[in-house]
Amino acid sequence: MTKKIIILGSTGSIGTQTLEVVDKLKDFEIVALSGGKNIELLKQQIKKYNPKIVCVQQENDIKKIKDEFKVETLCGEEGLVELAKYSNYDILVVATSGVVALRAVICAINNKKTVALANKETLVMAGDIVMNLAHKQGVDIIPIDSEHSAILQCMDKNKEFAKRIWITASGGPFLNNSRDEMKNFSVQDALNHPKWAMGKKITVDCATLVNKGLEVIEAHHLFNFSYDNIKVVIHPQSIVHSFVEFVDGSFLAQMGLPSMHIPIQYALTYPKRLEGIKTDSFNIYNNKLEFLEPDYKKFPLLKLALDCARIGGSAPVVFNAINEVVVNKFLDNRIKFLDIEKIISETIEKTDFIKNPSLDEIFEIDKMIRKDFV
Ligand code: MN3
Repeated sequence: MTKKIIILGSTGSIGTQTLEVVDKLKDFEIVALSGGKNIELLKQQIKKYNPKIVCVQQENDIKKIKDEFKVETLCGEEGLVELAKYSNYDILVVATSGVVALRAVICAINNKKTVALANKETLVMAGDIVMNLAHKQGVDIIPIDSEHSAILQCMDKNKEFAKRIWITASGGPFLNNSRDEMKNFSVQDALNHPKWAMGKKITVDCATLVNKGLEVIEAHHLFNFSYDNIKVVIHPQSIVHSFVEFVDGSFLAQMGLPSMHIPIQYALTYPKRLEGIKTDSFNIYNNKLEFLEPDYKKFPLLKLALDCARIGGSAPVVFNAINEVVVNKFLDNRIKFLDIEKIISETIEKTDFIKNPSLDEIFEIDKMIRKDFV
């Protein structure tokens, strides 16, 4: 049976790779696409995949689509929500960055649709709300991120025997630099990721190790593990994408060359595996794989992210929002690399804490933090 897919964020890095995966799979159909600012690419995608509905980010782009295609066209956050409410699809792929897709994810869950999630903010900001709702509705939230996909693949039918999760981190471009050297690192240095080609914001998050902190929060929600039982391990080769440790002392790892095609495809075909897209296979001979303890003194933002995670409530919401604002400032060359951690910790210290924020409060906090730091 053909599986019908909606992609939110089809013109971004994960969105385009999802379409590459779909190209190689039989029995998958794109029913709707939402794109960002890259309208030319969105047009090419409409031409190729002939979706029933398209959503654009900005209102003045509606006309650009309507002029060329006879397709139902929606716009903005409301448009994403409308897509999620649509009845005739199976999987919502959430590949947008930022907070814009959160309401759409909630609608998809209420609509009893499977959610394949590449967006970090959804679970970092509203993990309790989203996962409680997913359990209530009996909906699968399937991670697309390589680490969480690895955990899902290792855990699968053995979840009750799993004891700890070990999330691997490449360590980013500054793994072997001193704090002193980090002071003068430029945007270009931070964007020079040794293993993965990704968007700019997430690449800076890898350099500060914030990305790993956010991924621990996601793992906590996705797999319902306490923070005591989720560990971070530095693995510079990025071959092991994460481990699950079991009660009998066994570790299972999912391995492969760093490629997002595999976790994307697994999310679409779960729980099956298909041949689909051909990725280079990992040459198992003559490899040295290292596993190191993270240096929390050198990367204090990893520690701070994990502290916010344990506090819970509004703390991860504040952390996530201020991090995004400050990283964008760094990318604009308005602050230095080590200012990122300074501004984030100052902001967290002076922001009021809410224990169980509602969805509206989460949006409110997010907006307030961003407004104060334009
Ligand atoms: Mn990741």
